[in-house]
Amino acid sequence: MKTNRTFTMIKPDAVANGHIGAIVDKITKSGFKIIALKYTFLTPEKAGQFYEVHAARPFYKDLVSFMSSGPIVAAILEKDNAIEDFRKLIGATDPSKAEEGTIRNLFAKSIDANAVHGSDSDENAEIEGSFFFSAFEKF
Ligand code: IDP
Repeated sequence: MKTNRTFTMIKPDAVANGHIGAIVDKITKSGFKIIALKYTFLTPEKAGQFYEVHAARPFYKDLVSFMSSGPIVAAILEKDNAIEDFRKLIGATDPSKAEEGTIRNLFAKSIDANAVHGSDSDENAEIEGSFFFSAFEKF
């Protein structure tokens, strides 16, 4: 089902480098409405659960360790065509390949510390949003 919602995290590198404000500004100026927003953190156990689909990948251990290395910002966003438009706004997974002006092009340094997460499907956006927010918080 198309929900027009996506889920994002501002990752530990972007939080540590002071980019929360600039990234949220870029997101809202690009037409996304903030439905829910939380400054929080992932324990190694929680990060492992969140990225379970990547458990067999060689970078999984480093990813879990990086994602639990410091605070993050989690958010649910709404816009027509949210999944596709947000993936466009953040740019390619590897920031060196991300188009100019995208969030990863502007704020990320490497493929493992790439500033933001964006859901890849409506179904995953719902699962990932529910990982951080209660039904009441998502209204
Ligand atoms: P995405 O975040 O652009 O959707 P995915 O393939 O779903 O990319 O991978 C999830 C996360 O895992 C990426 O954002 C990145 O942080 C990390 N990652 C993906 N591929 C690599 C890699 O080859 N080396 C190190 N980290 C990676």
